[in-house]
Amino acid sequence: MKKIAIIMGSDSDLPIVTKATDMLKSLDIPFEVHVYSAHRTPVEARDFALSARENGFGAIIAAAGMAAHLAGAIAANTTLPVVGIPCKSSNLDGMDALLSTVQMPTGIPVATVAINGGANAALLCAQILAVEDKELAAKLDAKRASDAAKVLEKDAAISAQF
Ligand code: RP5
Repeated sequence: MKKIAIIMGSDSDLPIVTKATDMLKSLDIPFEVHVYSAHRTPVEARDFALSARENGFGAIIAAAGMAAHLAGAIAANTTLPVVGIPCKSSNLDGMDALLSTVQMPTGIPVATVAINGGANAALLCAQILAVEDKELAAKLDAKRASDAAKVLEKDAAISAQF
């Protein structure tokens, strides 16, 4: 199976990244985690993206806050799918990171999840790998069924109160 790379702009983004690592672990998907910044370590971020495909990665998650150019900078240097997580880390409630991550120019796409959406970033990468992996696709189907069953249990509990 291909690996997933998770890059964060700062170690202060780790609580959000942990939501992604927890999800990948639950699906038995191999991953690596690194701190590379589009602004503070641009050479390392570029070099990682340039060599990611030959290093066995199938998709890259990039998490950053504030003027969040990391996902776009990674996407500029690879044609692997890049999933951006805008992190809420400033006085603007994450809107700064959301717009910096999602508003990519034509030709260099970044699939942007919700502000602080670490779990969905991991699930989207899992779904990308599952296109060519029936075992992983079955795990994702099972997770959907289990999630739905939990909601139906809540429905039964709530409806019984009224
Ligand atoms: C961004 O600036 C990082 O991704 C982080 O979300 C934010 C703040 O970084 P630190 O000052 O905490 O290192 O580049």
